[in-house]
Amino acid sequence: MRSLTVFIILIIFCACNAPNQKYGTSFGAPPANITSGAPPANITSGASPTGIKGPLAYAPNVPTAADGDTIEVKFDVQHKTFHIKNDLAFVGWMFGDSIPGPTLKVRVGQTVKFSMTNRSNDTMAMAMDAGAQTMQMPHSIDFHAAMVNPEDKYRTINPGETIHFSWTANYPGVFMYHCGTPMVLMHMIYGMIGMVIVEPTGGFPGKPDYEFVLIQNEYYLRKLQDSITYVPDVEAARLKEPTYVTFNGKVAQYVPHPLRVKAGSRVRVYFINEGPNNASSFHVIGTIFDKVWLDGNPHNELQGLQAVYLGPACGAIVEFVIPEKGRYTFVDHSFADAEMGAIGQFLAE
Ligand SMILES: [Cu+2]
Repeated sequence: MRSLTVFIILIIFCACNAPNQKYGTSFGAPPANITSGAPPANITSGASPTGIKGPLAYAPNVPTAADGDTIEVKFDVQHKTFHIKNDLAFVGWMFGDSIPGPTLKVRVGQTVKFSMTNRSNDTMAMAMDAGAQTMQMPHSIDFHAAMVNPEDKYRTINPGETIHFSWTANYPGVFMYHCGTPMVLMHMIYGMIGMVIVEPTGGFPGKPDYEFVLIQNEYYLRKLQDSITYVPDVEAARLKEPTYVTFNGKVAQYVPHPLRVKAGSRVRVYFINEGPNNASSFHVIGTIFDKVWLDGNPHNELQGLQAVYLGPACGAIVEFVIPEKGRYTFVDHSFADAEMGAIGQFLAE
């Protein structure tokens, strides 16, 4: 009986300590050096330099990473009229100057010395369209790429205040950022969303011919009575009934203005579904994703996918070859979303 007990304990011990036979011991393992936490955030008030700063670019452009162990990144939050198509504008709340906000690129191991000023007070006047509901508003930022105490770093700041904190990138991939001030749903449908790309040490494997950022989001809008102005509709957002769904903030913008590539070229798309509510099934008509890195981490590679299905706050880096000349329409293959604006084209010449 005693020897049987020892045998069973030995079996359990071996099972718990065996290397992962399917994936190998290092596959998907966390990076060697995880940096958790950072010094406390601090909040200042008074004048601060206007504008954004850092390795940033607006979608569909991909920013270039900066060298150095520490990089300085500065954001502004402003309230400003934003056209989501020619005849439809609303007063958005935005990081930087657009919806989505600027894409930030960092490298694994880099520390981001971040600051952000809430300018909703001094940009309010510019945003005062007839009848538009606009106001001074507290805001914050939540970086999914960071591992820090959210109660400290992601706290809400008042108009005129600047928050300063740092965080270190641990995992490669594509991550969202967004305003986390309650009601979060409201702040997100007003436009407070964006992407961080974290490059692995030594860069992402492979060298595509073209790279683009595509960020999907939903808009929930209603027209004000007797007005040409639209406002975000929180009730529609609670019901998950979008008015428009877009790539990079504007309805079907890459149909009249397609993303141009050469026939036979390899394309990499940094993709994220910012929601806030619905899933995305990203698909490019006429080709197949030969590489998909879920959440943008090369460890999470899938091959030969027709579409990549991503819930809110999920991303992927996808690569594919444009086989020959032509127009290659890309959609959220949940076709209601394509009808609502989540459609664009690559033009291969
Ligand atoms: Cu906000």
